[in-house]
Amino acid sequence: MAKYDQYFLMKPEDVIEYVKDQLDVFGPDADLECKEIGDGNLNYVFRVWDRKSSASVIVKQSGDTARISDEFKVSIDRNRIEAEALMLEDRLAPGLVPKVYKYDPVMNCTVMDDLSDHQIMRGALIKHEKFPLFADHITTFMVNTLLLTSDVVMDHKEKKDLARRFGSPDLCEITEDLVYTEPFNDYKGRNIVFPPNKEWVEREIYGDQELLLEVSKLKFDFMTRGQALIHGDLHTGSIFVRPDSTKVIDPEFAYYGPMGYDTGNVVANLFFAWANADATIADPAERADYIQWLEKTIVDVVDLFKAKFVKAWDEHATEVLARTPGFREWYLDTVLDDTAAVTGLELSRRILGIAKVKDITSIADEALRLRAERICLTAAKEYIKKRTQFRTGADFVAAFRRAMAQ
Ligand code: SR1
Ligand code: MG
Repeated sequence: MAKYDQYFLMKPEDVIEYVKDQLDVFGPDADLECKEIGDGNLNYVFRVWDRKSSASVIVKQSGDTARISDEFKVSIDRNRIEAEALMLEDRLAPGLVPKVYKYDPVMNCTVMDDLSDHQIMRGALIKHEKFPLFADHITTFMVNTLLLTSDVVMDHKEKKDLARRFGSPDLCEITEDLVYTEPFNDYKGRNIVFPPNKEWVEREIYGDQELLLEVSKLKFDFMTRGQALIHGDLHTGSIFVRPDSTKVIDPEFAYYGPMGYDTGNVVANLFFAWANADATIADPAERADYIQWLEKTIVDVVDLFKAKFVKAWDEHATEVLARTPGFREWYLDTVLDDTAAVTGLELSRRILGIAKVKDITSIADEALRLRAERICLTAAKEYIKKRTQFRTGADFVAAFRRAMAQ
């Protein structure tokens, strides 16, 4: 039996051999080097490059245990979901995801474009860099991948066939637990609360029964409403950026769920960048300038999404009842409700739960981190409880500003 006919977790030296053996990307004289560069919670990411030329690729392999904690056993089939989602997204939203060169169902690895000329957006935002085209790019990505995989546009039988190919039960369970349950009901005892915020969190979050009821409704909605093929983890750590380019990566959580799960994740993570900038940019003029850019980006993400959604609906809707007067507006309102709700859920879970974000944890000053966390959590409660009141980008920004003023 050949070495790569049976699954095992590769080391960098195996990946070099694998790439030489299985791929046509590098010439016979290539002098390959490989480094594991993954810093995510789940997978192993290898960068392979030829010292003699500029050629390079990424090999991403899934293991059966999460890197963040061995408490999470995770099906290695998620690598298939990621590869298939990337290939579909490339057709629906060309240029906005890395190209896949090979998916290997035995080794559970995918070979794709190396995006080393981009940077992970979360890190870039923490360095207070601006990306003027981001809102335009990400709204195209979301409208195209969401609306065009929904029953509004797809033949309903084909949509059901497609839905069957996605949704890892293990990864859905992670989202159900880490996003929808544990931040509000620490039933597995896994939350990690910043100690100076403990009493406040016990009172304002764990003690809020109205919040828990709304979250319970949202959890069942996530589990049962297969609206579109969502990316499922569209935070700023899943996005590579350059000033002129945006590439969405990591769709291993892809699943037929509510569209607002993706839009809400993007909005929430821009608010994390805002909370970070508020806490870490010392110069008031510089701080105001950066926050103004973030604010405009959040407004544009919501408002451009709405405008492109309406245009794409009119161009592509095939479902006969989608043309019923008032239906499109009703449908878009449900997406905005979910966007607000998920903005609140993501803001909460990244502060209270096990999977934190650097935007907040890197705030060194204790008082400033405490303030940043409370701003995010106060706004989160409003996004969740009053989710039907957010209809424009300005509505989202105003709630965050209210939380800052408290
Ligand atoms: C156990 S995995 C924790 C988180 O990392 C992933 O990127 C998802 O956001 C998940 O919730
Ligand atoms: Mg990920």
